[in-house]
Amino acid sequence: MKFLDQAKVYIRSGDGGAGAVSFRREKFIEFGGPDGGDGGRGGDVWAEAVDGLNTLIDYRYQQHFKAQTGVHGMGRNRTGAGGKDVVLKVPVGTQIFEEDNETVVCDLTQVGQRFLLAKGGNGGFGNQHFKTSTNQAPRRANPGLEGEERTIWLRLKLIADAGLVGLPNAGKSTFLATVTAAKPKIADYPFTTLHPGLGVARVDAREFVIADIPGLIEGAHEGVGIGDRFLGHVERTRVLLHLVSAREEDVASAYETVRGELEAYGHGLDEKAEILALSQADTVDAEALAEKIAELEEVAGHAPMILSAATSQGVQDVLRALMAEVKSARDVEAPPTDDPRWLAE
Ligand SMILES: Nc1nc2c(ncn2[C@@H]2O[C@H](COP(=O)(O)OP(=O)(O)OP(=O)(O)O)[C@@H](O)[C@H]2O)c(=O)[nH]1
Ligand SMILES: [Mg+2]
Repeated sequence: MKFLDQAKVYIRSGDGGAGAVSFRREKFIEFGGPDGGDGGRGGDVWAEAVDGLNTLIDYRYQQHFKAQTGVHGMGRNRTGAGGKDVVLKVPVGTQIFEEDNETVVCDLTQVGQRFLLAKGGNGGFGNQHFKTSTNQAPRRANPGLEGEERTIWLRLKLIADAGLVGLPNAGKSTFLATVTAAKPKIADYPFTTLHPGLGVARVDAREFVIADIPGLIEGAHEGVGIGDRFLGHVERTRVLLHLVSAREEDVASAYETVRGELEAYGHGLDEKAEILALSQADTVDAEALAEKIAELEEVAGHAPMILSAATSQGVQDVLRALMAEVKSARDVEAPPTDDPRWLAE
């Protein structure tokens, strides 16, 4: 299982535009003097942490990023336009390294943070700058400065935003497989999942990471079953999706068992936001479903969402509910720093 996502990219900031050599030429005006404008600045290359991204997959398809060259200066003292910047949009939590993949360039930890990776070259001076008392008609202008080029590594350590909990066979891995590209093992026996797995879900053009962990049973905190040692993987998530299968005879006690294990584990897991869903809803008839909904509502204090990975009933709604929790918990403030290459929006 890969918890790490990385990409090697080549970046180049824009060259500055060249200054112009030009002289004022108008009817009835003799010796109009130099009027060559300066070249425009080349575009910069920035990295920016944005919300709603969770992979570096885009950088597998595009590895070259070049900012635009500044426009050359022109006659009549016209300065060339600056080249357009290029912004590498990366998920929060992306670290950028030098070509050696060891030296840290920057660590983008909050939404909106921007870091200047390569500054565009300055534009060259036009010949108007070279006018002196002894040389009134300079035929000299500067070329623009070259942009910088470098190869960098982008590295992202995936941290799950949402964690799946429930008894064995509740359909946790099936849910992960339905909403992400992850391919966990799925089977109708308990403890199919032996190791946690991660997947990236996308809803309404936003992404978040879901962690699937082995099922919990009563006594997991004492080591029964696979135990609770994998709960650490969902400790840092923003929200838990608690699945209770409609196949359970007694959904209320299924719910309470898992809640009890979360409480026994501690570390704030029992205080985390929880989305409760009655899963595998397609396996029972309407009457039984209504009963189970009522039982769950009674024990949890609110109605569960209804989910079926088989018919995809409720899948989008559950994803949206999870996303809403993830979003509200995400920090959106960028910290001030002293390095001038940082630009907080
Ligand atoms: N009919 C139906 N079957 C489902 C649904 N979701 C899961 N299943 C089946 O239920 C069984 C258990 O699913 P898993 O996803 O492996 O359950 P799990 O919660 O990951 O189980 P553990 O890893 O053992 O804790 C499998 O046979 C799935 O095919 C569903 O929505 N409808
Ligand atoms: Mg599983």
